[in-house]
Amino acid sequence: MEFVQSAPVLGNQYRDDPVLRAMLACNLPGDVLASIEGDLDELGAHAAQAWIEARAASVVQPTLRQWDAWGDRVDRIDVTPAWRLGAAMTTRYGLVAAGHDSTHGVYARIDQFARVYLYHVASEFYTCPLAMSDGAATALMASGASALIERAVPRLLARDPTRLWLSGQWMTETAGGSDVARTGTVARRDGDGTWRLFGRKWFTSAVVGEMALALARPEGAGEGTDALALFLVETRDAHGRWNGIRIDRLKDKLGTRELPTAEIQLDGALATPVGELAHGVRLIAPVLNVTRTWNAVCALATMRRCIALATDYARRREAFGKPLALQPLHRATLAALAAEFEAAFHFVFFVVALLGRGAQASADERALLRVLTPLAKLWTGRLAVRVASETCEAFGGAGYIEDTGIPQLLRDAQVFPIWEGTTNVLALDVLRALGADGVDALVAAAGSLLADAGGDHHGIGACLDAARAWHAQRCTSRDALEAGARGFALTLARGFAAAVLARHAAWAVRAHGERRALAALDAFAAAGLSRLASAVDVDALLADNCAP
Ligand code: MFK
Repeated sequence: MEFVQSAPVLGNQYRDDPVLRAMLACNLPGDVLASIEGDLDELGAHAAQAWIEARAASVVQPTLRQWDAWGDRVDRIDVTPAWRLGAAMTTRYGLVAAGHDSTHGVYARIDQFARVYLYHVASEFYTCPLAMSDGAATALMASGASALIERAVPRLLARDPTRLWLSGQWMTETAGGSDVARTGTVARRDGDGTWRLFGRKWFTSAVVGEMALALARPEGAGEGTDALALFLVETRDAHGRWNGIRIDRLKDKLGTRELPTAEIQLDGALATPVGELAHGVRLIAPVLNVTRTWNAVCALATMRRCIALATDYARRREAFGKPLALQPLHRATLAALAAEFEAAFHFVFFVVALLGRGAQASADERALLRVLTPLAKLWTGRLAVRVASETCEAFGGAGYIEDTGIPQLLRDAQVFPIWEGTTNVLALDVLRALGADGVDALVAAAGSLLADAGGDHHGIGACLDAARAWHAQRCTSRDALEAGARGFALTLARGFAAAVLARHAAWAVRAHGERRALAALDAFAAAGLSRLASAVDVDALLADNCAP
């Protein structure tokens, strides 16, 4: 008989996920969990169904049609079926709204991001514009610009698909990707006081949205970041025509191909300033911090999908006389991935819980959130690539064949460390956010988690103490501090994550006699917490090709 290999099968992604379920049981009051569980179950079923449909889909990429048959410039983007479902899914499950809903108080963000986590892979990166919409609502509310808040926020948080707005975040330009200070978009004021934007935005996600927050330099303002102002641009006018916006082309990307990312020209787009006509980066910072949290949650979702598929396949695929699931080295490889994932998962949802404290957060909690957010983003972004790469390998040759759906996980994962700030940009942001005494505060916060866990048995405290000493030694040399910033940030992330996981594992044993999280902690710590780098002779290594 011909050989036919069984494809991996996904079950309900809520019911089958013990890590998510344990986190929710630990962190949410019973009545809150009971009230959202029906939705989570539906999202878990949707995830499984969407995986099957994506394998059979014929339309897998958006298309741009710039002209109609009669010569009119239309710039119309047609999207995939999953994207056409996006508004209905968003409003039905409150994927943005739930995070701002007061019904569940400080638990709103845990509720929201459990939904986002279950929806992400099925959404085909519709979560990208949702992240930016959430960020835009957050930034507008923080700005105090009451007319804009009144107009945009109810639409961004709508639970009715006919009212929903999506927002873009238009920062990136040809001259400045991470270096936003080089923004060349200019804001000009008309005689009647209205503002118009002129310039080229080079990577605009969510150009299909109804609005965007854009940075521009008011004409006559000086150079640098401080002179940039933040504007709200509605993408269409009252007649549905583009508001001074032309779409030059869609990007041809390694992954996230269902997401239409465009190069656009702003040619007199009407815009409204958000707050003062300066300090635009400061004003848009809430968007960055919210979207970086989404990035971390969606990286977790990708990792979970990888592990679910690889473990299911291990039970179906036989080699050397028995299923992969019974081969010791394959089992150990999957277990190591599961341990990294579980540590990252609890760390990210700790950040989510802190975000949910909102106005109730103390100054110390706000400062901790400011540091943990870039740590969560930078660590999970890199980890998702590693987990996706191991997953391709766990499938052998099938993991290298496009129509299995496995390579796409790796291509898509590669976006997480790049957009919303690369690993290095975020490692430097961690230094900025820590300031003078931030490391002490982070170490103290980890200490209280370990006290809740009943003590430190994995060298977690020693790892964080070493990071503190490393930072203190380099504080006087900016170059030395920056050169080691990535290893330092990863060490803080891994050390803090181990403390969060230790607290969760102690709860799981206490409440249910469940030891899986404890095993994850053992394996995670055994892989080494510290990533502190020793000084290397960079100049000698790069002298030939990359001399300063
Ligand atoms: C599925 C998941 C979905 C995720 C959504 C994906 C969307 C993808 C689309 C994109 O990729 S959009 C582009 C993303 N681009 C970036 O994330 C930019 C990366 N660059 C940085 O993060 C730079 O650090 C930054 C532009 C923010 C600042 O660089 P600068 O020009 O050196 O500014 P500066 O002087 O350091 O900071 C200006 C002010 O902002 C300072 O405050 P003050 O004015 O009060 O002194 C900073 O403290 C403040 N600031 C900067 N980052 C902050 C922040 N405040 C709070 N939180 C932050 N993260």
